[in-house]
Amino acid sequence: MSVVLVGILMGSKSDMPVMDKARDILDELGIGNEVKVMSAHRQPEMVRAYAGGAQDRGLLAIICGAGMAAHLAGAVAAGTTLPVIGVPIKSGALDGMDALLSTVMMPTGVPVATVAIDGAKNAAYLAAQIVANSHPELREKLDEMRETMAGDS
Ligand code: RP5
Repeated sequence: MSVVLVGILMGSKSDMPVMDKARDILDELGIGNEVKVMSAHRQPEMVRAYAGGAQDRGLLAIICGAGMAAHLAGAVAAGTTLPVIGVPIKSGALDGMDALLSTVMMPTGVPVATVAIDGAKNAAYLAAQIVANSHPELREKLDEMRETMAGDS
């Protein structure tokens, strides 16, 4: 799938080592993706424009990673009804608890599906499961992967 179906956003270049893990998994699964750095606080207009245009560009899900006062996922969710997956990133004085609570505590009607602190891999798997709703061949791949996991445990 070379068409971009999943966006991977992060609030700072410093988030890249964590968010690269999401890209690696999407690449392994053959899901077209794009990686962009944009801050909800430093570049709010860019974030708004990305969220507002994502559906028309054919994206099916958006993964957002940010640390500390982690508002990127929420800001994106405010601008689209595409599924938004938040990755709270461990950084700063509170070791990721700040980012976890900032990401997960969204108001009713504007959800962010929040994974674990630094949980970029699960963010990618969740995005893949969303993409699989409209790509049956990917669903088969994910089902096979689960069977392998069961065999390995
Ligand atoms: C957030 O603050 C970023 O997502 C990053 O995790 C954290 C630190 O940002 P930088 O100071 O590295 O830009 O905006």
